[in-house]
Order: sequence, then C-alpha cells, then structure tokens
Amino acid sequence: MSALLNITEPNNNTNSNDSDFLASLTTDAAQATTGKYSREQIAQLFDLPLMDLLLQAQTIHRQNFNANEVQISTLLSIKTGNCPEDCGYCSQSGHHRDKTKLVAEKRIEVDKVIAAAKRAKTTGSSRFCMGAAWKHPSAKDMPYVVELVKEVKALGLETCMTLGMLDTDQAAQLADAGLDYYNHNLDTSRSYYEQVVSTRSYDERLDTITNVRNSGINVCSGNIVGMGESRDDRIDWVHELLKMPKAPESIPVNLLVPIQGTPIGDKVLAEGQLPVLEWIRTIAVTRICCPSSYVRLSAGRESLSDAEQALAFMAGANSFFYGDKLLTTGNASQSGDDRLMRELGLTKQFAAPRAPKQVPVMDAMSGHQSQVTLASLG
Ligand code: SAM
Ligand code: DTB
Ligand code: SF4
Repeated sequence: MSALLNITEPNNNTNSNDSDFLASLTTDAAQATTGKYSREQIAQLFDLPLMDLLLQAQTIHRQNFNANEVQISTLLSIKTGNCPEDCGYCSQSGHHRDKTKLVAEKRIEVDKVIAAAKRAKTTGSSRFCMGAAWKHPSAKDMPYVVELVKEVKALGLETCMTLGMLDTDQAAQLADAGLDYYNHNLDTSRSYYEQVVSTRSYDERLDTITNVRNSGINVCSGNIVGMGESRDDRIDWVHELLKMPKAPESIPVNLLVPIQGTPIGDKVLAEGQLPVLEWIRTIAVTRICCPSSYVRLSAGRESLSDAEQALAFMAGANSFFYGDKLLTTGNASQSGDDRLMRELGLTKQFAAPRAPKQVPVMDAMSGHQSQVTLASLG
C-alpha cells in the first residue's frame, strides 16, 4: 500500500530539515522498512502534535500489517516470587517481599502448565508465555523448561519464555526445543536503569538479548513506561532498540502497574502516575521506528478505558496479553476483551509456531538418511 500523506506540511514550527524528515516518514518506504532513525529524529517524533503522530503511526502500521488483526498471548507464571533480583517495580523480588507480602510458589508441575496452555488455546490465544522469577535458569531447570516448550508446541501454540538471563548454551537448548520467542526487557534507558535495579547491569541484559538473537529464537524485548523516567529516557530506550542488529520481533510496552510495597510502585502511588497519553505516544513512536515488529499492550491495561485502548491500537499496537491474570497482577478481563475486540472490529491472528531445528539422521541398518526434529529426539 502506498501512503501519500504529508501531514506535517502545515506545521510551521519545525526547521526545513526537520520537516523534510517528518514529511518523508510515510512516503519514504526505504526508511520506513529499515526503521533506522537517529536519536534526534526519535525525539522529533515524540514532539509531534498527537494527532499527527497517531496518523503517521497508523499509516506505517497499515503498510506493514493487517490493521484490524491482533496477535494475542496468554501468560502463566511457572515459578513465582523470591527472585534474587531487586527490580524496583516488581512484586516478585525477594528484596521487597516483607512489604509486598507476595506468596512465593515453587516451579509448577508440567501437567498443570499444559492444562493452562490447553485452556489458553481454547480461548483463541495463539501464543503461550511462561515466566519464571529467576536471575537465570539453573542447570536443573533446563530439562523442565525444555519439556514445557516441546509439550506446549505440540498443542499447536507458539511458545514464549521469560526466565531471566540466558547464556549461549541455554539459548541453544531452548532454540533446539523449538522455542518461538524469548522475552527479556531493557525496561528503560541505560542511564535510568541504575535507578530501577542494582543487581544486574544493562550490558548483561543486552548480552542475553544477543544470545537469544544468535540462537535463532525470536526476540521479545520491551519497556515499562511510567516508572518516574523522563521523556529523554523513553527516547533513549527506543534508540537502544534501533542500535540492535535487528529490532525485536515483539515489543511489549508495559504501563507500570504500581505495586504497593515496591520502591517504584510506592513512589508513583504517592506522587501520581504518568498521563496515559505519554504511553500512547511511546507506542506510536515505537511503531514508526520498528515498523515490522509486533507492538504489544502489556501490563497496565486493566486500569484503562476502552477509548484509551482504542487509541493505543490506533497508535499501532497489534498484540496484547489475553486472560484474567498477567504474572502476579490482574489483567483486563477476557470477556471485556472479547467485547472490546467486537466493538473495534479486531480479529485474532492464528498461531504460526517456528519449526524445531531439524537434523539429518542416518538409519544404521538401511543407510537411509532422513530429517528428524531435535525436539522429537527428546
Ligand atoms: N524475571 C524475568 C525478567 O525479569 O526478565 C521475567 C519476568 S519479569 C516479571 C517480565 C517483565 O515484566 C519485566 O521485565 C517488566 O518489564 C514487566 N513487569 C514486571 N512487573 C511490572 C509492573 N509492576 N508493571 C509493569 N511491568 C512489569
Ligand atoms: C512483559 O513485558 N510483560 C509481561 C511479560 N512480558 C512477561 C509481564 C507483565 C507483568 C506485570 C506484573 C505482574 O503481573 O506481576
Ligand atoms: Fe525477578 Fe524479573 Fe521481577 Fe526482576 S522483573 S525481580 S528479574 S521476576
């Protein structure tokens, strides 16, 4: 589809270079598909009048996706709480447990996970995301998570996991099992990161994302908006995505759920939340800069009105978490989401699971060679 909009022309408060860049957004297909913008250009996008920004984002969205189709995923916490990391927003950090009073749970049995995945499939979810409150999986955890990937995939669902840091060998094991997506968020800018977590570094986060990317698993990496960060931090976070060799295939844009007893949650509850429109701006800029990525509405939807969510879809979001619970907090209700999708005319996208890695295997008796999936070799 060719877009012929030049919506920034009447806006006289930009210099000619700025307006050249802004005017070329929806007409310069090459730039729209490579999505490589400078930090200054990302800042200019954030500064656009909201209606201009939304129109640009929606136009670019339509050049890359069916505008009325959404991908939906269901989340399950497979190991909850007592996490050794001290993320200032998170209910699951062991560092805040005396204040959050979150009840921790050990790894849940494979059968229970599979039952939840089957229910998710029945409701029309195309992807099942499993999250664990670990710094990283241990050697003992690997057979468990590999089995989960294989069994959930066998149901015809796409699989996603978020288990903390992964080394190259762990990423390879998950890739061989056929894992479709690995979620590992940068959450914010490099400079704001130290206000958010002290038990790991931004570079460690980037290292895991590199290991996931190199393993062949699709990268899911997003942020949290509304933790007290500045717009500059949100700009820097978008810029970080564009510095990657390839933008993440999936980008969750979480709106902070302020959790009582967490340092960031308590601060935001006392000082007030960021206006929702700034989250919508962040979604729109992400859509423009990463035109072929899925941009996901994640945490924070429970508190939003239909109209706010509709604006987020207008801004180019095209996936969301479906089901009454996220990991430890509530989500917008499934029945409410069904109604909203009907009212907005949105339809669910079907699953397209990544094939597990295939290896040639020789039959010792006949000498016949065939392709066997690594997952089926157990
Ligand atoms: N432990 C793993 C990790 O940190 O990568 C996976 C689970 S962690 C809960 C996944 C993501 O959920 C975090 O990176 C953060 O972006 C998001 N998240 C957690 N608590 C949140 C909250 N209160 N509000 C919004 N997003 C939150
Ligand atoms: C992501 O970026 N958001 C999801 C998913 N990835 C794992 C998690 C949201 C968690 C919200 C807080 C909770 O439920 O504990
Ligand atoms: Fe642990 Fe992840 Fe929560 Fe951080 S966000 S405390 S790593 S579960």
